[in-house]
Amino acid sequence: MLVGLVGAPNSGKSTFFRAATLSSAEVANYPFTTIKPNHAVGYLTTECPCRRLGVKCEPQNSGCESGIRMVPVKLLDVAGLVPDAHKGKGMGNQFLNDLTQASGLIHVLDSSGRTNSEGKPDTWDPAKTVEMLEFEIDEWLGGIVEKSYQKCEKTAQAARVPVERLMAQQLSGLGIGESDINAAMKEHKPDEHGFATSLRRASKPIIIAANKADLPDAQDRFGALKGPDTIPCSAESELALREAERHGLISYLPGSGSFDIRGEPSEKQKDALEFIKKNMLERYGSTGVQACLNRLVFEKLGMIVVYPVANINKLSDNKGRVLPDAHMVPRGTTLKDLAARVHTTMADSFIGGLDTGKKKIGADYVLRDGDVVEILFRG
Ligand SMILES: Nc1nc2c(ncn2[C@@H]2O[C@H](COP(=O)(O)OP(=O)(O)OP(=O)(O)O)[C@@H](O)[C@H]2O)c(=O)[nH]1
Ligand SMILES: [Mg+2]
Repeated sequence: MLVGLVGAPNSGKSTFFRAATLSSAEVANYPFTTIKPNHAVGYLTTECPCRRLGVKCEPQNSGCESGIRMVPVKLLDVAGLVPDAHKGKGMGNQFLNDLTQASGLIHVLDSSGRTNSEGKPDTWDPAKTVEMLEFEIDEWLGGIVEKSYQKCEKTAQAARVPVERLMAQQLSGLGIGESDINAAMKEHKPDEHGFATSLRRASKPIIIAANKADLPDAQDRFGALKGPDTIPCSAESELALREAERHGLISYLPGSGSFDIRGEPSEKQKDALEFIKKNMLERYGSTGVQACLNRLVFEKLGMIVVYPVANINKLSDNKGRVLPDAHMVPRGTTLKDLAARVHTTMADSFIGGLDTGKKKIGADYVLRDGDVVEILFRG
């Protein structure tokens, strides 16, 4: 799973990326600081079953802090997109191509209105940047879809196969599947204007991180941006909190609405922490960074987290490690689908499973978020 961070230059993408991954990426107050994409691993947070089941877990492929499981997710920080990016302005075509592997996008938006859609200082309506970004992605995608349709249409007719199947084969490199194409076709024909927009909505859902929400101008403007997919955010605040935690000054769980001072911060550090508390945590409930990641992956992309174990009595793997692995799977995944993911070579010997109540579950059992299951194999 790869999440792409997109937005106009200077909006705070690299700051968001650093906050979410604590990796290094250059941050500066001018456009096009980032040219080459940055890759690093961040975490999604979800309730770990260890609390509910009253056990101490020993995560192997993830982490657990205070009953919160941290599930890894790859993040990609790319260069800023400007108006006419799809025509190549500001190397926009190349930057858009960097996003092809992403399953979903977080649009990091300067919601303070202090920079415009080119990342330059201005007094600006951030809603216009949202329009710009969606337009640029749609035009870029539209160009690719048009070429693909022209290539596939005749072949599909001659070979009597559905055109969407051929297009899906061609577009699979863009992370677009047949189900995405089918969903878009319900709204538009592939040669209609509007098809790319439908396809983008189906294949690359976007959450808007209304960033720089710590600034007073943003607080005035947020009302106008409000929407189900918009989350007030302060990447800079999250970065400061995670750095303070790393240096032992505070205890803070990513995504939480509070922190405790445990070290001895200087007066300046205390003021900065107080500012974050007052302007972000108390006002919005969190800095928004973790909320953007979780909302995109768990709600927009419909993923759930399940915990396969080798021994349901001990809730452990073969080495006795309790709740070792968190697997992220799409909602609707069955026990048999999971078996195939866990043991790619053993799917044929799959016979069923057991839940935490030691009850037998069958191949068609549809997994629920937080399920712990033992998969049973023959032999
Ligand atoms: N007040 C405030 N400033 C922020 C926030 N996030 C980023 N900034 C500032 O915005 C400026 C740009 O940040 P970057 O992270 O470099 O932005 P970017 O989107 O990666 O920029 P490009 O790589 O040039 O496209 C820097 O001066 C940051 O310190 C925030 O949450 N609040
Ligand atoms: Mg950057």
